[in-house]
Amino acid sequence: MSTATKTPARVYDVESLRAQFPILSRTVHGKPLVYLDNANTTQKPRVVIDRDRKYYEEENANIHRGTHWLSEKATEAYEGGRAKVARFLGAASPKEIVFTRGTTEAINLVASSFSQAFLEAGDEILITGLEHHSNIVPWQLACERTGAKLVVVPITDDGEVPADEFEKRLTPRTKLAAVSHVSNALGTINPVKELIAIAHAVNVPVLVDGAQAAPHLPIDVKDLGCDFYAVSAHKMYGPTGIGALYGKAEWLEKLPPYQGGGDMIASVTFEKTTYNELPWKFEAGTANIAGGIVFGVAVDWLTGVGLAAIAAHEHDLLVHATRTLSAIPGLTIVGRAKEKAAVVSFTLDNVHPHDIGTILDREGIAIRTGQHCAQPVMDRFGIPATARASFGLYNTREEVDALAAGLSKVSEMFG
Ligand code: 7TS
Repeated sequence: MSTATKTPARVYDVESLRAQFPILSRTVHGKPLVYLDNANTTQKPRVVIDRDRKYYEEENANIHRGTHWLSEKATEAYEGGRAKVARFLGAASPKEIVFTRGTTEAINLVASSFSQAFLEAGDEILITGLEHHSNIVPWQLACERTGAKLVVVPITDDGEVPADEFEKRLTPRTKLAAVSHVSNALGTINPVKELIAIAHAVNVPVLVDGAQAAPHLPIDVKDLGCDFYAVSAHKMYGPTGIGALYGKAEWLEKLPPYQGGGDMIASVTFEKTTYNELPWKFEAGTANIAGGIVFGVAVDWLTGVGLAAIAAHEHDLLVHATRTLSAIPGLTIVGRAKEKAAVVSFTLDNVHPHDIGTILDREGIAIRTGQHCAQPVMDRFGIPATARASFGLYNTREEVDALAAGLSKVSEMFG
């Protein structure tokens, strides 16, 4: 390959990215913080923190309902946040973006409204064995209400969802399929574009749980072809308490409202209420105004870093972590899908994951241990829990090495 290129690839400068996150320079138990719990929630860059403060210091007012200057400013900023999220996800229009509290509420919204309008006894909802509880329980509730049935695509020993197993379980009674883009428990990247095409071939709409994909991979909902896509801002370097549901306009038009209250109505009389246009039809009550604004800042910041560059950096961490951790005696990595995001779930012989987490914490290393809100995944592998390191755009190979050193210490302690 020629060394002289006209447009040199941008260098991924992890140190300058780290410098933008104030919390990363703190210590925990006297040790530098090594934050490897990014699938749980990510840390926040200075621009995100500052924008939140600016809103409350300079712009705070309720939106969509004031005639005064501040209210107009706040409305403009909030709707601007929606436009940014729409652009980030590749939606056709901001009206296809409903702000929610997060992925969980986005899925509950669809499960509730969809089941009310389209689900009957005997119908089926198809999910996979890899799902987070947030993409299981709302569908179970919908099934309980309607008499529909939950059908589950089994996963392989490597933690993959085979497309042919998915296809086999689509029946004339299947009304919707709900699949995760990336598994939080194992890191598997599902072939969602292929699964969506298979479902669409038999006219089944697809909801994608994108909580673990949006911070790590470039997302284009139009290219994927999904009908719904759910994300959480706090996993995307943005604030807690805000997320988004992307829904194709034709679907959002067809679904009844989720909650009733102010802002979601066009007109109210005791005889009859008519509803607001998209997306406000689904946003009852005073919104998380600061959240919507700051979510927009977070996605613009992510775009600036570059999702393809982030994916490449995190893949390097995944490869390094997989190699380094595999060399520790007694350590077993759970989930060995060919396509994986930077999540390493593992067990260590004779050590409960909780003890691993506690000992690593004393070293300043934050990981998550337990079922990761994905109990059926643990059951599938016949284990009660795993320890999980999940990487973000600011993690380094040195931090992977610190994790490995910490685990070797755990190994020695438990003999
Ligand atoms: N879906 C997936 C795939 C997730 O990983 C999570 C959260 C959710 C849905 C729910 O997101 P929320 O923002 O609405 O709570 N996952 C995790 C995790 O892996 N560790 O803690 C929370």
